[in-house]
Amino acid sequence: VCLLPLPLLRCSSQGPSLLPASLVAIGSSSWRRQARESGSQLSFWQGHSGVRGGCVGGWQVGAGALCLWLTRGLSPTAIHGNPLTNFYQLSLDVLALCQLNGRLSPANASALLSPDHKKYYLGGQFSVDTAAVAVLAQICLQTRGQPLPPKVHKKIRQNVQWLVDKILAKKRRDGVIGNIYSTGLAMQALSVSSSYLKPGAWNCLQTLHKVLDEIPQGTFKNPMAASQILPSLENRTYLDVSRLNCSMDPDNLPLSTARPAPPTSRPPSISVTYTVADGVNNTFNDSISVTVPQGSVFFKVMEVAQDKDPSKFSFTYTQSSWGPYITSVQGLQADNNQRTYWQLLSDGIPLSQGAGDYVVSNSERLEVKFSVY
Ligand code: B12
Repeated sequence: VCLLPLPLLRCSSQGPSLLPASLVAIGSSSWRRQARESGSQLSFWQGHSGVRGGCVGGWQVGAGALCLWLTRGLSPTAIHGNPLTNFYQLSLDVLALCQLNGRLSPANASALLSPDHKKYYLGGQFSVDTAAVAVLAQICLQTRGQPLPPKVHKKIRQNVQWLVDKILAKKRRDGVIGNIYSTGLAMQALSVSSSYLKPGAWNCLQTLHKVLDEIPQGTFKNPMAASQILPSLENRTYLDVSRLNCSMDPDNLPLSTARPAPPTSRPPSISVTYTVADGVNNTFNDSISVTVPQGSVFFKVMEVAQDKDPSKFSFTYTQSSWGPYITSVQGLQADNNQRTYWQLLSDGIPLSQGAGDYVVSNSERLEVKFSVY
């Protein structure tokens, strides 16, 4: 993440800026080290997803399938016979190509990102994250300098209005939009689409205060979570990426290098109930009581259960940018083509963190459930 000179927040004119202290808090040295290692979301969509260069000079680079679709109007599901992964990724790709001035057809891009239940809902829930990136991508198309044909301009306006209204409908009383991890992307989307907002429709400062309150509680300790929240705290959005000059970043934030002291005594143990269930075909539903040290994460519970009874609790995972992503339990594999995944729940409620981050509590009823999204 390119840390620029301290920001004036887009919504800071409505109140005092609380930013410097909190930025220092979020930018602890360990976080910055991890963020560099894992790659920030900002650099990720230019580099990691392989779209650097985009459709410029053909479609030979990384996002070839998307470029082909955008430039020739193929169906996104027809490529290699498989559906492309999800609309969050397609929106990121459109955004990257637009930012890099790649050759892409705004008409096809706006058709691709048009309102549709299948595109913007995951497991029956409206995905604020996906909608926010789709807004950023389409505002980029609208503002990148080349005049759009009136029909395309109108289509994009309609798309963005629908998305903005849906995002606003997910605004909670405490200022969070969707959940705390979609709030940063939603802030970016709403801040670039002010002409689509009715006066008073969004209290930016309230949302900002909520985010700032969460930082000291460690909510954004995960480097991806930090990288997604940071642009809004810096008065930036992903639309600014091509204008950033990272070599001008003095990289001189006063960061603490102190590491937490190792515990002197062993933490007390806690017990949780852990269930693995096939919620799609109902072929199994197995529970076990597991004891772990206080402060353990969900993943630790899964490991202990696997050691105790591998025939029922064996699992596999892949390392993703957000941490370990659970891919199979008891040999039953999640499959993107079937839209199946292993959902994490606590007391029947889906978690908003992954197995590597979620800290479990005594007596909690944890579950990993095979589900459709
Ligand atoms: C699409 C998506 C999904 C899809 C992924 C499958 C697919 N093919 O599309 C589904 C619906 C299955 C899913 C599941 C989950 N997700 Co999800 N997901 C997203 C979303 C909208 C986009 C991810 C993406 O495509 N990124 C772009 C690609 C290029 O990057 P990538 O790193 O290669 O993406 C892969 C991984 O991110 C992985 N993945 C997706 N979600 C999660 C969550 C965790 C914790 C991990 C480790 C990996 C992971 O699948 C992606 C596609 O292959 C993000 C939104 C966001 N703001 O990032 C949320 C998001 C990452 N997911 C989130 C969560 C919480 C989950 C679940 C833990 C929910 C649950 N209660 O079960 C599960 C994961 C459980 C597990 N098995 O380990 C949170 C993570 C927050 C956090 N602090 O950890 C996010 C930020 C949404 C949110 N605002 O709450 N997710």
